[in-house]
Amino acid sequence: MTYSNIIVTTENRITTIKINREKALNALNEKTIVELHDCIDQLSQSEDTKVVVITGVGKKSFIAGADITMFEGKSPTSIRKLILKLQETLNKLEDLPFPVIASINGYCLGGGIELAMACDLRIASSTAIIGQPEIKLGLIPGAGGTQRLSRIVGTGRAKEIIFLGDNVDAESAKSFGLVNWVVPPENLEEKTLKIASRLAKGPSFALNMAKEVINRGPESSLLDAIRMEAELFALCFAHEDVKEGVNAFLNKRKPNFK
Ligand code: DAK
Repeated sequence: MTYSNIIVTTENRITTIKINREKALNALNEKTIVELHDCIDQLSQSEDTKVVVITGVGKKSFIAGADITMFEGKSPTSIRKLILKLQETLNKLEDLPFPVIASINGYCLGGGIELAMACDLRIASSTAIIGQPEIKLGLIPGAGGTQRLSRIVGTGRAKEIIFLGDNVDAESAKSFGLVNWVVPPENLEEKTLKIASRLAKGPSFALNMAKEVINRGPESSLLDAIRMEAELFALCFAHEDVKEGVNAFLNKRKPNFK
């Protein structure tokens, strides 16, 4: 599939996806959702990618939510089909077997923060504006927001954000754990690349295992989840990265993971 609403590039094993609808503040329309779905599908089978970065084109917006024009005149049946497609896309994004970073370069609203929450790490420009304004449209979040937001910030804060629909600035978002880092806008690209490069040089198998157990854990009891941790810890010993990591430590050198 050729893409026009997203731009995908890979360099040094870091794949960057840029949402490319600057005039509409990178709002997610149907075509963008289909392109993202296809791209994430391809990435799930990629041998070359070790880290994915998602950001928006331009300086003003990451993703200003769903493209509101697509809601006009829609029946519950057609909107259901579309929202399930977006949910499936975000579930696939969350399940990619390597780290995914949202580099939040401005407005990050509705479907935008929902996409960012399906990523593993979030780096925000200090000018970013984050929120779930769906309630102001007479809607509720539909692309995972009610669940992922509650799990990240707790139900009390999630209810505040979703019930009132008010925007949150980047520093506040950081204070309740919704973003990991806040940097001046001119440093966002550099900071994102720094974190992405570090992860790309990391032990990819262990990163995959850590992601798997962190993501799956909350679906199980504590005992089951820490048992899963033990199994995946043991499985890491099937990979040569452990030998390299341990040997590097014992020989006081930097590890060179495969
Ligand atoms: N949809 C469509 N166009 C949008 C847009 C959006 N979400 N956000 C901005 N634009 C367009 C504006 O209409 C304007 O277009 P022109 O008039 O120039 O043609 C252009 O982008 C620039 O926007 P503004 O002139 O409004 O710029 P300002 O700086 O004054 O304001 C703003 C920026 C972000 C505060 C404002 O644009 C705004 O409030 N935007 C809407 C935010 C919002 O409510 N987003 C939707 C939340 S609901 C689903 C998928 C996802 C979801 C649900 C279902 N399915 C697949 C079924 C998620 C739902 C949501 O995200």
